[in-house]
Amino acid sequence: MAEFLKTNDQRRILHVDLDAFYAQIEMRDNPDLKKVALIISRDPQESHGHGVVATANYEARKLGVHSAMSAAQAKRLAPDAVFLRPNFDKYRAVSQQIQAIFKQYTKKIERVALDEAYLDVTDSPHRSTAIAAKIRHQVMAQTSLTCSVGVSHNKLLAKLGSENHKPNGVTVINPEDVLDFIGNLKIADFRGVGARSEEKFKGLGIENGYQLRALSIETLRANFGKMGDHLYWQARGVHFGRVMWQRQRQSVGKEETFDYPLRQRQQISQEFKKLATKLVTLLQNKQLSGRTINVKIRDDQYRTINRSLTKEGAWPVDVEAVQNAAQQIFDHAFEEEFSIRLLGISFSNLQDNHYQNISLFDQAD
Ligand code: TTP
Ligand code: MG
Repeated sequence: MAEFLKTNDQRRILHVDLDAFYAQIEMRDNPDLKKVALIISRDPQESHGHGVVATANYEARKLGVHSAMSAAQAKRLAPDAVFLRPNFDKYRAVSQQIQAIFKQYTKKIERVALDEAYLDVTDSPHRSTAIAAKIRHQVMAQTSLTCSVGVSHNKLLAKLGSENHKPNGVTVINPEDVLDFIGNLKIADFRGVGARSEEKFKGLGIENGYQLRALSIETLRANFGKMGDHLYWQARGVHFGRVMWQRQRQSVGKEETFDYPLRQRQQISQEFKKLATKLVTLLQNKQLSGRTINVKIRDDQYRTINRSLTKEGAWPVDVEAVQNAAQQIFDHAFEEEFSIRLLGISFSNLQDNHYQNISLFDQAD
């Protein structure tokens, strides 16, 4: 029995990440720096030991220097290293050049850092691998810098892919490769696994992705709380996060104003039913659901009340459920007489339901 991942995630996602970004730019602009260990940070001697390493070239990394390490410690590991203060204006200018290249392939770009972005190229007529190759070629031609790219059907896999063959590499992870790729990762490669969780996993005898995947969701929850769920899905290469290329909509709603004030509960409930019906259709079309339902009520004195109810999970996208929730909120706000000019229902804390139909099953060899 081979484990096999069945996914209906039809997206095509790239993660592009420049290699040793600040350091590479400085080496480009002063090739003498290529031969030495280069650390981008304030010199610990000038800053009384307070500097932190922003990044280091591969010469310095060989000596154990890495981002976020104290400059003092870096100096101990690499006493002959050259320390250079970061020049953010220069790095920002390069970042803009890179972004301009990305824009030629898709408008769906999520910029994560100056040197790093996710691209959703699902709608492009070109093959993902061709896009990856062209981007790398253009980045080199226009900035003389190398980058690494991961290509897959979700952000998690694309990111893991770009890290896989750093520097200057491309990794394509097709659906049939996912479980082996993930299985071969070290436990520390998983998102959210820091030094403490790594120790905990060691205690459980878990060192790689295959072993992680063998743990039940209950075991993971018991040991890692909410993180346990994320780890469970990561171990299966499943990730629903969208490439956040535009500000996400904050809420979806419908409202109605009335020419004559409503004074009977029966009328209110009828109006809520109409609003709920429209809203459910809208949510279904957009494949959205929400954790928070908001009800807006305005009376004939133009006094407005906004009340909401938040659930742990999403509200069902169902007319009756929405109508009942709205009515409950209304009844709570108006126990006796009222005179209503406007009613509205909306959902916020939205989530996307596009990519929720995946399953993992065993397939006979
Ligand atoms: P990264 O992409 O994490 O690192 P990198 O590009 O230097 O190296 P890699 O080849 O592994 O991708 O971050 C990009 C830039 O952001 C990095 O050059 C410096 C800066 N940075 C910090 O200032 N502090 C940090 O802790 C990290 C991780 C990065
Ligand atoms: Mg980088």
